[in-house]
Amino acid sequence: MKGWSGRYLYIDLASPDKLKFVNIPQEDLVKFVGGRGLAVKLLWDLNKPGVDPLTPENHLILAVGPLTGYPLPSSGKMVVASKSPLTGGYGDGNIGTRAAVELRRSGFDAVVIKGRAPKPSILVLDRGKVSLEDGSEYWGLTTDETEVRLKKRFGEDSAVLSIGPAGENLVRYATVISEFGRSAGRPGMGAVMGSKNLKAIVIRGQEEPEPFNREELVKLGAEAYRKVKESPGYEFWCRQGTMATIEWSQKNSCLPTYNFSEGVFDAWESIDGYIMESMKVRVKACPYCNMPCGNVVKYVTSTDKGEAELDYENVAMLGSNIGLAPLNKVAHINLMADRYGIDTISLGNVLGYVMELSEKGLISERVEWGDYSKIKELVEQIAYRRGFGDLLAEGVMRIASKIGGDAPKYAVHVKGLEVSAYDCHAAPGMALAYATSPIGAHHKDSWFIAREVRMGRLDYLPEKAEGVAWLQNIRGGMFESLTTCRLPWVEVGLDLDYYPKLLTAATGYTYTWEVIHEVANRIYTLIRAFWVREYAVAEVRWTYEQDLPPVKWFTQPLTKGPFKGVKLDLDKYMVMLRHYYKVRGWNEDGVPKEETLRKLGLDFAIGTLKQLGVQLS
Ligand code: PTT
Ligand code: SF4
Repeated sequence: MKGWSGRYLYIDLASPDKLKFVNIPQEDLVKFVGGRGLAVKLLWDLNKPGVDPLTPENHLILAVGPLTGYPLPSSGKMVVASKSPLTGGYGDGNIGTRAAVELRRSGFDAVVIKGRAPKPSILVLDRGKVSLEDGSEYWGLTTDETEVRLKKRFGEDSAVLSIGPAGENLVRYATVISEFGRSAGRPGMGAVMGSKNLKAIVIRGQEEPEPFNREELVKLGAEAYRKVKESPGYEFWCRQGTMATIEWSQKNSCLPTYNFSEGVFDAWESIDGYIMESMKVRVKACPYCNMPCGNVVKYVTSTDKGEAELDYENVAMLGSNIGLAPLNKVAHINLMADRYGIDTISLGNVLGYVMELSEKGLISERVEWGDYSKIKELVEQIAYRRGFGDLLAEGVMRIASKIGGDAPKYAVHVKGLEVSAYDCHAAPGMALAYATSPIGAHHKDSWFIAREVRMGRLDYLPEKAEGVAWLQNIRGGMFESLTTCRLPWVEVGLDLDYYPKLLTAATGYTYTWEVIHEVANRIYTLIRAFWVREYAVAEVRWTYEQDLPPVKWFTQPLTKGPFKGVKLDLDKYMVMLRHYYKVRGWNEDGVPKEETLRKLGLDFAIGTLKQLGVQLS
């Protein structure tokens, strides 16, 4: 077998001496490719249906793909996946870090972690040797302190993934952090690690698996690197990276503002890409990337100073969405989130939500829009689950149900995952993309708004549903399984046709576009089957209602900007949603049909779902 290692490491933290090296059937590798595809297959097979995500029985999976770590753009990415403690469904995140490359060089396509260590621990994969080390001295440290100390102990050439206090304290939207500003697993992958008493994973590999056709792979990779550099958008991308999206979102009235009440923010120019450029001190890149976008700024406020790596999502959610400006204050909150290991997107939602509840008198706690010192206090309370922070650490969905009354009307989430940074009052296609994303409301699978701006914002066309599914297949199906960064294609227009060719050169299997779409359809359908299974065990019937965007976008129109007065229309949205189900081969409730499961080679899911009483027609 070429291009893959062909096995995964299985470790139960309660008995680490019994670790296993498990061969992966070649058929599974070809059918699921790697990364997210491999992760969902392993989760389906290994997780007992209905397992509580924060118990030892849940599995945490790190997975790379057949392009990870080869010399081609931008191949230093990996997937971290598990059953999510925030949503109760499938959860994952994609992180750019040397840990991806080192894992690939360790001789595994995935690492599967079960159980709970009796005391805080560090999992070490060091050039073929696997061990579980005492991590007590690191428990309580922030992610940056942990990484610095672990590198001192295990060598500067080792790569580190760690959790901060938020993961330790089981904040439901805690993430896994690497390299002081790379974050993975919005739906609480850090909390899953914390529940296992696993403070960090240290990886140092030796040799990558041999590709099927190295000469072709290197040739295509070199050509693609050159095309990236020659792109007309290259220079500006290297200046602003994702931060240019602040201006774009403001102009297109989708910049999340005041808990997704508006799409424009009066102070947007004080948090935009040009301000970021004036504060920038250096740029960081993921491994094997020649279009670096990790913009690190130096900031000073009247009380704080430091350096933080900024991205659009972070700045929109911790800026306009909570009424905070200028950028130096936003940068400090971003840094706090990275150090504690909290997802910035969910954090910005939670803070915006309690600000709106406070404004409407629905909670007794006073939290004003943009109140910098109160925000800092709350972020710390969340990370340590102190006082009011204990409720906020549960995420928007649970806060809403705890408070009750009118509170759920203002809760912005899908399936429990808070919405990322695009307001959808005037973007029905993007709303559909959030509502059908396989992890809850995240833009990574289908950034449909960029197309919607070109094709018309206010239509509810069936073509939009088809476009959402197509984009999901490319972004969430192909890129998440390869695993490489999608931004060379999205941002500087690298020809998509490189990817099937690279995949074929790496593995020796002919991956045509038809095959790639079939793989992606298989992955989306198995992820959906996983959600349906978990809901069925909890005796909750899966219906189309799980695929509705936040109610706020249907009920409270925008009050400013070019789309003033606009809100979503439920009847028209339902027409798009039904068309989306048809495209995917799912029934009117959004459940995969038996014939679809068979067609995609997912027959193994049919019996389980039927036994649970799920209708597959
Ligand atoms: C991703 C999500 C994003 S998406 C951002 S900014 W973005 C937020 N970043 C956070 C952060 O930082 N710190 C923190 N404490 N929480 C954060 N939460 C948010 O997490 C990221 C880049 C970006 S920057 C994007 S769009 C692209 N995402 C890719 C993807 O998903 N897949 C893929 N194949 N390629 C991608 N390339 C780009 O990578 P999650 P990263 Mg992240 C500080 O992990 O869980 O998927 O959530 O991965 O290494 O930080 O790179 O405007
Ligand atoms: Fe990482 Fe940015 Fe390069 Fe993608 S474009 S690999 S996120 S540095």
